[in-house]
Amino acid sequence: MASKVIKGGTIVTADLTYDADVKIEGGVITEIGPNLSGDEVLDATGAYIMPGGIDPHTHLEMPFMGTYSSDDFESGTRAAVAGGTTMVVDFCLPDPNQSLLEAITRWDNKSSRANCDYSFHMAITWWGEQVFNEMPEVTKRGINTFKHFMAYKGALMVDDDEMYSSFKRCAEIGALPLVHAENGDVVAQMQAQLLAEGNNGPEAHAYSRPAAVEGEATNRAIMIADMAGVPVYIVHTSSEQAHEAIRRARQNGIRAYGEPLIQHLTLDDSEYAHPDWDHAARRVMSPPFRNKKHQDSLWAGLQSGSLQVVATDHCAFTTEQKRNGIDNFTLIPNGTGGLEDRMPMLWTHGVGTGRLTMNEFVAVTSTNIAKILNMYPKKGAVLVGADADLVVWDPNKEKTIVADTQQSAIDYNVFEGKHVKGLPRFTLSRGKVVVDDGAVKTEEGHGEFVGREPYTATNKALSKWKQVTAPRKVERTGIPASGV
Ligand code: DUC
Ligand code: ZN
Ligand code: ZN
Ligand code: ZN
Repeated sequence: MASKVIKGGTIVTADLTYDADVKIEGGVITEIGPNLSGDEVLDATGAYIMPGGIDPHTHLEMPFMGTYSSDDFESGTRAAVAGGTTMVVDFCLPDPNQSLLEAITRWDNKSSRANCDYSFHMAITWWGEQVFNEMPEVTKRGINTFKHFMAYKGALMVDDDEMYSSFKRCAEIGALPLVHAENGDVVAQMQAQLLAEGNNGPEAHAYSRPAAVEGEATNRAIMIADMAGVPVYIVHTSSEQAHEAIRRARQNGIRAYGEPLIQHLTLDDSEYAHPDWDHAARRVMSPPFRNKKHQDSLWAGLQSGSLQVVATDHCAFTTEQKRNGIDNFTLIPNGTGGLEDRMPMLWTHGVGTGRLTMNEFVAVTSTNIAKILNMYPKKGAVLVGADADLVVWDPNKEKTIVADTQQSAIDYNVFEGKHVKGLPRFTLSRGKVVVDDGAVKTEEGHGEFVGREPYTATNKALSKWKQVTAPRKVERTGIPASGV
């Protein structure tokens, strides 16, 4: 079996930084140490050898708001590896009343073109006996995370009753619920009111989804998870209020996780005030970009550990698709891209500024994600036996982000013009070199599905552990006389 050795670099993991070579055979790491040799040598001199990035939140070729997101599993995973990400976790989205298992078949077909490994979350887009019954079968297929939308009223939204039922089911079957936390009822009314007042531009999208709306829903999701006795993962945490809810919950012993996006960390709401309609509309996503105060809070959360992971919510629409909402901001497809840029942007604005250590960078882009999504150390690790999903990161390689040279299928980039320092020299997907000295060399269909086991003992909210005995009915002796 042909072997590869990555030589001369410094290994950076979530907890260690040290000089060593890495040997790869059959797609896995077989040796780590000094002076290794192999059939093929990749020169990592002056570079860091890190676990490849894992993006826990993407929407590839997803039917949404009357169209399909424009990056599919081929272009999306090509963008991913170009930026040092070697795995994506995509949302399998059943149509209304569609069987969850049928939806998995659709996602299996689409993902057969992936250039790197991938896994799925299942979205609970409707509720009923069939969904309840199919959930254990979904976990048997290696999908043990279930997403709930508290927004998108009339489309994807589930109400509290449905969410509590689904969370209880997750607790029973060892699954982790994920939540898009925005109060969808309030958003829907605010959208209608803004339109009625003549506010139809993309800036009104942000007005219709203030931070307080996210904060309330985050608190509610956490309360419901705690009552159901299950941990909870809040996707695209974008505001101080949402972060505060997660922070407080964690302090009380609740396993609540928060996921800022690279877009929210580095782009702010002034983008919606841009005079060019296309510029503003291209940045319409939910939750919307926020101001500096919220950005500082998200960075603080990553530093202190109260927020654990950085994602993209990659959901790319072309300018043409965005123009569907030219007269009405509520018809602009929600979503932005970021798969190729997450790692370089976070390195530049996190490690490059001293806000994050290199080890924290690895934790929030890879290792924490692998642990929370229950696939560590197969993924997210530089350890013997782990998959050789690796990035050889050159801290001195720089570029200016421009849409013209990106892998994504869309015609713009929300980070256009941003300068990044720190880029992949090599990216390896299960040992296959997919970025070679900066050049992308993917093989369509190389990516494999990564099944994840259900959670076991730790799948309990702390409040349920505290409740040692079941609540007992109080026996009373006297019955009060009526009318007293
Ligand atoms: N937000 C977006 O911006 N796009 C996809 C779905 C979502 O919640
Ligand atoms: Zn969402
Ligand atoms: Zn999303
Ligand atoms: Zn292959």
